Amino acid sequence: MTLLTSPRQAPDAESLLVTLSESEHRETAALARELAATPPGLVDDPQWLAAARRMSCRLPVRVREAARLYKHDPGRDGILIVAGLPVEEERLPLTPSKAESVERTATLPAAVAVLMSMQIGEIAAYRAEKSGALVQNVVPVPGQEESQSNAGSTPLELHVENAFHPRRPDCVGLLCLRGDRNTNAGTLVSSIRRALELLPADVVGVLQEERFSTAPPPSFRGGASAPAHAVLTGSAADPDVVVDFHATTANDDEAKVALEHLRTAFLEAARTLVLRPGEMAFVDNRLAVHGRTAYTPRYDGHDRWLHRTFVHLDHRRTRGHRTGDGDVLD
Ligand SMILES: O=C(O)CCC(=O)C(=O)O
Ligand SMILES: [Fe+2]
Repeated sequence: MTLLTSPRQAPDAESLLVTLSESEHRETAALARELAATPPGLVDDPQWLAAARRMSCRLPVRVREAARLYKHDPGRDGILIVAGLPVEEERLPLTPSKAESVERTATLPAAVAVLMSMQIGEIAAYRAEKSGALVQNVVPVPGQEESQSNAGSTPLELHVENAFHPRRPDCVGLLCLRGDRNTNAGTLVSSIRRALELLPADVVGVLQEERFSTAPPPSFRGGASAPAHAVLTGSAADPDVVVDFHATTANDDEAKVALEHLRTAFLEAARTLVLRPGEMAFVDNRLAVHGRTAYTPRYDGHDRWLHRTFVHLDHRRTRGHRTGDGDVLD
């Protein structure tokens, strides 16, 4: 595992990056195939998930080491990238194009996404979003080009995932199955650790006060807005951030100016990850926001396709919201 700058990253990028060697790739492919073949072959099945949890301990040691370091400290960017994962791009079916598409079958890429997520923490989903599926498809959907959701293809505003939700994910995982053929679609990631340095002290002060409101995203059915909240919480020197530049509104004029400052700082500090097949990025959802640049889908079955997972680092904290101790939050 290296702490390095790849040619596709900003020169001062500091992300945990693990590129699997050929033998690690083979080992991971064998493990994922074994999991994919484990009965009943369904991602959301408790027995299958129990097998996945155990088997995730057999991922290559460098991956487990990176996961351990990332959980201790997600770094300046809040990103962990594992590259060279098996997704068998040449054997993939056509990219789905239906709204709210999810992956319930234990395919090889779904098994990889779950194995990786299980090493970071506890995989989670929300019953009110994408039918509570643990592995979701991030694909462009015809007619939803302009939507501020992962089905759109116009610029997607920087956001904390499910910012309105009191039990939002701690990390978001994005595994690339098929890249954008024009490599225009970039996942933007920006951390408050970088953006904070660009903000005047008085702006930071306003962001620390409960002067903001956040509505649920379009993907969430029937969620209620969060009560007035601060955008920056916790340590003043190394805060957590809760904001969605599409869904968060300022409750007064001064707060509005502060929010605009924050957006500018995030954009200035943002990195663009153009994910390639077999690359999985984890974004720390407590100290980083993410979004997406615009791209042009053709809806011909060869558009960009990612699997998305959510991770909680403390399973127990959400117990009161998970029926039957499962992985789906009510
Ligand atoms: O398409 C992307 O790169 C990210 C989309 C997104 O924000 C999400 O799926 O949560
Ligand atoms: Fe997102």
